[in-house]
Amino acid sequence: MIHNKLTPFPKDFLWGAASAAYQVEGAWNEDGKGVSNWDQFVRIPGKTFKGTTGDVAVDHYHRYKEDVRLMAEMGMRAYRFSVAWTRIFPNGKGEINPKGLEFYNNLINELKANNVEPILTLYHWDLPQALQDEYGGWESRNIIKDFTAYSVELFKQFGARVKYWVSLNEQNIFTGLGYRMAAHPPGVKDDKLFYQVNHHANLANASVIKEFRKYVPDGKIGPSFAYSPAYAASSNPKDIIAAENAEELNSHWWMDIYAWGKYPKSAWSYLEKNNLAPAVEEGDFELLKESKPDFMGLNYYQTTTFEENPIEGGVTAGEMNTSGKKGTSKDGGIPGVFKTVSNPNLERTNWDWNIDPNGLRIALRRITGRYNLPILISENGLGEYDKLEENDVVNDDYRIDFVRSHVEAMQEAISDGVDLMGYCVWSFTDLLSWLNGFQKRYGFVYVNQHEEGEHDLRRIKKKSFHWYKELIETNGEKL
Ligand code: BGP
Repeated sequence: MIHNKLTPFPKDFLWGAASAAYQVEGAWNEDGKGVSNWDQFVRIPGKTFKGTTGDVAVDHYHRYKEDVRLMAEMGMRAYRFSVAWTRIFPNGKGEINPKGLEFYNNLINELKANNVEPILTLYHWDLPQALQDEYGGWESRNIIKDFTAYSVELFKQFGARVKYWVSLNEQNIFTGLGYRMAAHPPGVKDDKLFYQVNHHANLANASVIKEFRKYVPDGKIGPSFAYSPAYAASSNPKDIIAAENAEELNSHWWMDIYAWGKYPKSAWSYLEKNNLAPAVEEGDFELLKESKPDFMGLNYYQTTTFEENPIEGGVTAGEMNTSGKKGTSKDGGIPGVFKTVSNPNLERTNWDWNIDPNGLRIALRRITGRYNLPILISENGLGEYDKLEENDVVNDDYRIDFVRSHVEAMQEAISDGVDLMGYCVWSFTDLLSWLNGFQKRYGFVYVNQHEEGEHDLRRIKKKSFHWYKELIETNGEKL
């Protein structure tokens, strides 16, 4: 529907921005931190853009005070960050590292002192390598107990001050890139294992939410899901079925479990027929059903368009554009299920990501319609080349346009009846993109860091910084 009058943003709306430990902190081997799967993976030649690592990243570990000062200057109401498991338990379990706790203690205190609400992500992909070596990490049910013990420690330490928690960040992405495309650690291509790993992650997620209720009864917790709403390429019913297949296998597969503790029917039956369904043990579904999240975390970047894909001679895995050269990504699919095609109605970024603010409204409405849960937009943003001009100026008008159009879509969705808690733009400062180095920038704050050479890492407010500040001041009125 087209609204004549839009509903205003709620007064306590969490206007924020997000980051992840590996992408900002650096200090990869300082103060007793253990080695993570990413610390190891980035050292394999050819895995990341120009061999970039998070060894230094944007040095947030040493510069967090300056970063929080900038957040305060912007008037930001919430900051979503993740804890590096290996700072707390260098080996994933056992001995606690007090220095690791101290860092997050300081960060949280600094945020609170500056009226920035902390939103703490328990897991943003940096698994302790010791657990990968010992039992294959997510490949074993042992992960459930270790992830729970680590999370409970954080609930105990920070639960009195931190009220918003994200359990797993983008389970669909870290398992998909880790176990189907071999683009993330552990660099495996094994569809059956992919579904098994996901079942373990689902159980770990549920176990942690169950414990959370005991330790932080007045807090809110939910997973962050990378939802790319599926569009059909045409009104041909075969394309519609392809898009429905994509919703079931790419999205409901995770969100149904989070919200209801059960796998979607048609996806499950497809996996069973193809010998891909995970092994389930007694009691699993009881645990999954009793651990409802308080909200669905939504990481929204783009929509994807689908078409029928024949079984014989159908398209298989595509290719990602990690170079920033427009037009270098390749569509992919699963024969007999779906294939992706480009959407002629949408502009794309230099990394071939569709720009689709209406897709955000669609995502918010679909989640609300199906699950009736509050939603926290835990990520949304634009990765682009930024140009540092004379006198330290960055005119990122394209980022302002991107965020503005997505905020408009959010307000339409709120007017549609969506219960939206907040909006965390990816990202606050520029940071390391897992596979794309430093040239694909997302921040409101430019950081002088690059793939090659030594740089001073100074922070520079972009034009979008000032724009977002005003947006927050007017609670979303001044677009
Ligand atoms: C999400 C991740 C973030 C971030 C973002 C941008 O999937 O949760 O960690 O990296 O995507 O992606 P990229 O850096 O590949 O552009």
